[in-house]
Amino acid sequence: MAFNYDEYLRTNKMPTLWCWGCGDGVILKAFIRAIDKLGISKDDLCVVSGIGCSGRFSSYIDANTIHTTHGRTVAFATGVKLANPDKTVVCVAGDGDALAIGGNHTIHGCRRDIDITLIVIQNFIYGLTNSQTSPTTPRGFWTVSQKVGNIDPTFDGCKLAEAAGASFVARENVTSPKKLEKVLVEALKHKGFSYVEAVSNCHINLGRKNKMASAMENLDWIDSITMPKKKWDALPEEEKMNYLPTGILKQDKDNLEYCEAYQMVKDAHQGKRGKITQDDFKKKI
Ligand SMILES: Cc1ncc(C[n+]2csc(CCOP(=O)(O)OP(=O)(O)O)c2C)c(N)n1
Repeated sequence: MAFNYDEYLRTNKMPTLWCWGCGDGVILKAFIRAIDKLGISKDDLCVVSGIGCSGRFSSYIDANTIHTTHGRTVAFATGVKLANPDKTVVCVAGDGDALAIGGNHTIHGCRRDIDITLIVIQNFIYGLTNSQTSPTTPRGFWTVSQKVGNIDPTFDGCKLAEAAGASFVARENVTSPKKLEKVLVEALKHKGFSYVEAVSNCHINLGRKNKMASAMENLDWIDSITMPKKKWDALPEEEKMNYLPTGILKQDKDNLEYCEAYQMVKDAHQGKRGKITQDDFKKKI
């Protein structure tokens, strides 16, 4: 029998405001299948999204939702998670949201390694506001703010998340919805900050002016610049920079999750333990 998504959707908000052929719907469906697979109840799930096409996630999914300001998803989600450590907290943000205006929150969410899953919908552009350059827009691409071609170097959000301390980092494309679902299952199961880059198409606001005006052309381009990590690892060093690896890129299960660390603070204040010292942590500096 076909999967019934309606149970997890605010059907009165349908049809979505996303453009025809937009990958955001593929991500929403993969996410719904992942939470269904894990048996996470809607009452135990909080989805926080910012502003942008990606921000619509929190309008469409029928759970506890916060549609917050551009760039502030991780900050809001951190508060929600600390107050409700037993709940599943998920952020959904665009590449502009998570890596430009919200870049600092993303870095520090990763650093704290708080148990939140951040899904970055990476469509290489500011979609909702009609094509301004984002930190992931490839060099030489037309954008409305760089009409003769973008000169800014691009940003690899997954590398940033790894370096900043996220204990789970993965990337998957909307061209592989099953793989995306699997990666989301692993991210949601992981205890710690899970950074998932979902590479999506925006043929309307990225593709039209960059010779991929249809969804299929934009998706073919995504497939041409990505490859599974194993294959990517085998590439000569000088070629690696031209491709984005997909799959699970990092998973560290030996971390001290931030809500657990925060429990030590609560216990210390209540006299249930002494002061926190360096010996409470494996990693000292
Ligand atoms: C503080 C603030 N700055 C700027 C904006 C305008 N704004 C809304 S959405 C957006 C870009 C969204 O791009 P991205 O985060 O990549 O998400 P997408 O629309 O591509 O999903 C901008 C600049 C805003 N709403 N609030």
